[in-house]
Amino acid sequence: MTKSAELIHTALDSFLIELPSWGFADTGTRFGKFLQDSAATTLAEKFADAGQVHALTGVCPSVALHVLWDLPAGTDLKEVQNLSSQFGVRPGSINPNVFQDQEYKHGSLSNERAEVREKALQHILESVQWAKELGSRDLAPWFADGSNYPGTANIRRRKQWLADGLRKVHQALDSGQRLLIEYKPFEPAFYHTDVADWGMALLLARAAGPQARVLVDTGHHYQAQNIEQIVAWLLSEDMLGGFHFNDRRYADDDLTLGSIDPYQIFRIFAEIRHYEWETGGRADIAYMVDQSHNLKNKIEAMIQTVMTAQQLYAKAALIDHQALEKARNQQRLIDAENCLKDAFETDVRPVLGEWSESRKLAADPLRAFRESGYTERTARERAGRKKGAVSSYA
Ligand code: PSV
Ligand code: MN
Repeated sequence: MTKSAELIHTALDSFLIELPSWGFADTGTRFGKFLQDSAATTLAEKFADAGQVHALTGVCPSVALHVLWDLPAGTDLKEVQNLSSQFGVRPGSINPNVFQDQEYKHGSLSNERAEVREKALQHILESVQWAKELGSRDLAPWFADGSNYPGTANIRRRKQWLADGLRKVHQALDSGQRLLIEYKPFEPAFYHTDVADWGMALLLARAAGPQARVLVDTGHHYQAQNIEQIVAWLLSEDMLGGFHFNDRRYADDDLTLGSIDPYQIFRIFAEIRHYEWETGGRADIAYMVDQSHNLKNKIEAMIQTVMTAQQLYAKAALIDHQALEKARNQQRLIDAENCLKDAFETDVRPVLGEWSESRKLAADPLRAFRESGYTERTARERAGRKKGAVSSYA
């Protein structure tokens, strides 16, 4: 094996990525939903579909669950555990849902009304309990809280309420669990969002407690924001908890990872790899996908996403950090930049295929999936009974 192939194999051996249950369900935009006969409606179908992606790629052993969409009141946890062993994927991060119920129209933990704040808190605490019982490490709440018009919200007071609530959530965690705080600058609130950016998420995580970290959703930034710099700062503060990966062009578009700007994701990986090279340790980062495809076949899009993530991670593994540091120190800008570009421009697909085969996986998971006839089979089985069903709004 060549030196670069070896580097890629080693990197891929430890690269795992979590799939979102909601990425397999029928989802839409605010203008409508395009249904797919083969899309999942039940939790069993979501586990089955995620299991397909894991069986073919070998790197997606867990599936993120969204509490209201996947674990409605009365759900039997044993059933969830059974699904896990049946389909070979375990429950991953637990995502409370404090944005969907009517009461949350003006926010959840930062709502002016104490009873709504309390309802949100209780739901998140219950989610912590679900997470414990399911053996899930990460609790990943996202707050849609915010306002639409200037002057309508007391921003400082809402910040305080959020911090108070998160502190209580943190107190309920087991010692091995983590609280991941996700930020988003707009949507559904269009004037101010209570956790708008990484700095706010960082302050809230620090206020919550030592097991809280920041979650970076790549779609949650303003245009042209330098995401890898945010990643570098969070790494240097030991506050980067994980990613929700997706791509975007205009807003939080939920496009397939790397479809618009693969170099952006590569640069993120480059920062992480450089940090790990420098510290000699491994950053504890949960890589997760947060995408729901309205137009593409959902499982195919997920396989495409995972393979893209692997390719970009493999490219980042080719960066010569020693040469990069030297060039930086000597201010040889072109040489430093080329350390990144050379790695990025390397075609790693053949080595990724070899790596898959070395693990007894299909060299081309997408083709293997298509040849399996899974979509046609599930479309036949699911089409009739899913008409009109709603299992997520992502
Ligand atoms: C919000 O846009 C978000 O990124 C959060 O992570 C939600 O949990 C997810 O999307 C699902 O809609
Ligand atoms: Mn997200």
